[in-house]
Amino acid sequence: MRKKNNRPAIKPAKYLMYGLMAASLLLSGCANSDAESPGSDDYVVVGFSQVGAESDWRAANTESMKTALCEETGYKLIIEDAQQKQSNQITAVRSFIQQGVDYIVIAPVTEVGWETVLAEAKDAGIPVIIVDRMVSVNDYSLFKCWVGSDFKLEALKVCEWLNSFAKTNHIDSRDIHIVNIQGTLGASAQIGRTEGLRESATKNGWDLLGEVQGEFTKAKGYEVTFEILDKYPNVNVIYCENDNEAFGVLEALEASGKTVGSDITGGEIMVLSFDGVKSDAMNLLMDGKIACIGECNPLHGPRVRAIIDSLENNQPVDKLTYVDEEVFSTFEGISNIDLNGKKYSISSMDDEKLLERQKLFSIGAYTNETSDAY
Ligand code: GZL
Repeated sequence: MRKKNNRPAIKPAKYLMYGLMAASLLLSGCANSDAESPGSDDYVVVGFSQVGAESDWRAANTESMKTALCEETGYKLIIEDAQQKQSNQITAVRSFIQQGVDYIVIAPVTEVGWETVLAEAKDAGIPVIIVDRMVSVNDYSLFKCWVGSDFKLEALKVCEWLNSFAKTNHIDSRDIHIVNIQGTLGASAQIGRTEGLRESATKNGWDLLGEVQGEFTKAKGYEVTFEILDKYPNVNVIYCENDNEAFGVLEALEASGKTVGSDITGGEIMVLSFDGVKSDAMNLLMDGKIACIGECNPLHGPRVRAIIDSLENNQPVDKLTYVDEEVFSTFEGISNIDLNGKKYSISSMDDEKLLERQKLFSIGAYTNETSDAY
């Protein structure tokens, strides 16, 4: 099924150019080509097992893969949506093996339980690329490489922003009463964001009241907020492990007559979040309804394509590639944070920046990689 080619590997620096090319392809209907598609012998065939469609992040991630891996770019992409069930992902991977695809890409819903099916893919001689969340395996030869986010770093950055906010506003750390609405239990994003908060709360002396299940969805975020207000009446910071949970939290707080804001010792409740994909989240950030967002970049399509291009040209690829991500807040007075001696700037947001960001998202090209990863 493989097309021998001498396509040059995509260098990160060229992403924007390819992104703009992707834009022109999109205009020509890249993702849904109606053109008579030649047999898959002419294409590199990729089987992609996607977690589901639980969040805006996930939708952007799927779109990015479709834009980067399409017939116009020399690929045939087969996407299987697992509806957040690992059993569906394992079935999909086995189906890809049966079909004899050239590559398998997995966005694993949770970290454990992958050894058997990864060994089957390895035995079939099909390289597996892991994207986004990680798999927990002892034998790293079971997958070719991984590209995704450092979720614990995302959390440490958001927590350091909160620590800077408290210091800047002379808020005693013991007056920070925080509840974590966790994402899908066992997902790397949940594990990292939970660990980062636990560590920061211990280090800064915050009162971490509890951790509740939010499943990365708006509906669950809405539902559990009422339980939080009932069980933890002194809560003044709600830490959401993704924006969709935060959307539900904000609606529930409004329905409960609570005020969202930064006066957390004066009765207001602060909301923190992760992703920063949907413009709704950035508009809430600009309105001060979400105080700080740890970016989680969903656009792995160009990165996966660069990896496969390299592999097709027998070039080496890094085993693990972390994508660079920003921290967003429109609160005045905190322009950067210091984490263990490394400085990270805090990015503000305005309508113009948001428009630019959404344009890049729409063509799947938004990457801020500086590393020459592949
Ligand atoms: C993060 C990704 C998470 C997002 C959520 O890489 O796995 O899953 O943060 C999504 O929005 O549901």
